[in-house]
Amino acid sequence: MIAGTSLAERVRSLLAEAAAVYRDRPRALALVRAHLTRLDEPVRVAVAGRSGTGKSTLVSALDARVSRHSPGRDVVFLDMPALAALGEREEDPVVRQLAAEADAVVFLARHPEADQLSRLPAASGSALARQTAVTSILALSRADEVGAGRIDALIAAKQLARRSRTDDACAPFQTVVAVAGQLALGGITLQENEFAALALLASVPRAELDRFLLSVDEFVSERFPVRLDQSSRRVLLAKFGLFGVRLTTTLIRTGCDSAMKLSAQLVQRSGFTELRDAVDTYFVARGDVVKARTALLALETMLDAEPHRQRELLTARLEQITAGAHDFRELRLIAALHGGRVDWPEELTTEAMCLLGAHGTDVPDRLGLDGEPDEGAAFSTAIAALGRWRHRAEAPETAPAERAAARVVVRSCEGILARFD
Ligand SMILES: Nc1nc2c(ncn2[C@@H]2O[C@H](COP(=O)(O)OP(=O)(O)O)[C@@H](O)[C@H]2O)c(=O)[nH]1
Ligand SMILES: [Mg+2]
Repeated sequence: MIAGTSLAERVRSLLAEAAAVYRDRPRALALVRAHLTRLDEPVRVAVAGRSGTGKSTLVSALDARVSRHSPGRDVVFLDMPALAALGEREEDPVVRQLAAEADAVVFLARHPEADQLSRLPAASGSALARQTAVTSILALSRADEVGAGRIDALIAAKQLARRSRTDDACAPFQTVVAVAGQLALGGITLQENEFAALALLASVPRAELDRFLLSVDEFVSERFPVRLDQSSRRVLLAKFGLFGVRLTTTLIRTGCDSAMKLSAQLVQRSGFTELRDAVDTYFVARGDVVKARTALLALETMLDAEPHRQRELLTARLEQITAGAHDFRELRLIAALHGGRVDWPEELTTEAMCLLGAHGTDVPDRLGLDGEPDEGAAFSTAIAALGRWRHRAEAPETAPAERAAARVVVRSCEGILARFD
C-alpha cells in the first residue's frame, strides 16, 4: 500500500484498471464508468423502511434543510419504495435497488424489536459488504407515537433509541436515533399564520383547552373553545397531528413566542437535528469512503458475473484495498464505542472517538485542538497520544477485544502523524 494514498484514490485507480481490462465488454465497461463518475457526485443517502414508516415525510424535511456540511450539494436523499413486509417475499427488489442506487441508508422502523431489525438489509450481502457495513443508521420513526402519544413521547423515544444502541441487533448500524419526521417538517416549514393560529390556541387556559386536544373529534367539534374555524383546525391537524398541536401549544405557553423560536424547538425536539448530525458525521463527512465502498461492492458483483482472464488479478487488488482500508475499521469502532460495546471508561471512549475522527477528520479535530493550533504543539499532542494508545494496545492485562480496539486507535494516531512532514 502506498502511504498517503487515500481509499478513494486507490478505488479510483482500481476502477480505471478494470475499465482497461473490460474495454471490450460494453455492459461491464458501462458499469465501471458509471461508478467512476459517481465518485465525483454527491453521496446518495436512501431513506428506506416498510410502508407508512414516514419515509416521504422525512425526505421532504431533509430536502428542505441544507446541512452544516453541505452549503452546496454534497448529499442527495432518495425516497425509496417500501421494503416488503417480513417474510412476504424471498427476494425484495427494493433491497436490490438499495444496493444499486444508494451509498448509505437511513432505515426507518416504528418498533425496535430485534427480530424486525435483524431482517433489515443493513448487514446483508456479500462478505465484503458485511465486513465494511458502515453505511446504515437506524431511526425509530414516528417517535411522537411512542407511549400512546403522551407529551413526553419524544423524550421517551430518544431514551429507547439510546438503549437500543447497546443491543446486539443494532450492531450493524452506526447509530440509533429517534425521529418524528412530521414534526420536523412542520417546524421547518412553519408559516407565520400557522404560528398565529397555534398561539391563539395557547392563549386559552390549559385546563379549558386540554380535553379538546385528546381526540380528532373533540378538536374539530362545535364546542371548541377558541374562535378558529374548523377548516383551519383541520389544516393544523394535518400538518402537526394532535400530538404536534399539544406540543406546540405547550411550547408557546412556556416561552416560544415567535415562529422562529417554535420552528427551532420542533426541529430539535423531533430528533431531526440529531439525525441530520449523524448523517453528516457518518455519511457526508466520510463521503469519499462511503462512495468508495459502493464502487468496491459494485466491482465485486461485476467481477463475479463477468469472467475474464485478468479477473483474478482485479479480485486480488480489490481484496487488498479493502483489507488495507483503515477507514472501515475506524467507522466500525466509532459505532461500537457509540453503542457502548467496548468496555472502556468514559474518558478513554471520549478520547478514542476524537482520534478516530468521530468529530471531524482533520488533524485538529482528531487531536481535540481548537482553531488553528501551532504545528509543534499539535505534533507533540499526536506523539503523546500514539504512546498512550500503543501502551494500551500492548498491555497484557487488557482483554483481547479491547487491545484490538486500541490497535485501531493506534493506527489512527499513526495516520495523524503521517500528515505532518
Ligand atoms: N404521528 C406521526 N405520523 C407521521 C410521521 N411522519 C409521517 N407520518 C404520517 O404517516 C403517514 C405515512 O407517512 P409517509 O411519509 O407517507 O410514509 P412512507 O409510506 O414511509 O413514505 C402519513 O399520514 C404521515 O402524515 C410522524 O413523525 N409522526
Ligand atoms: Mg412514501
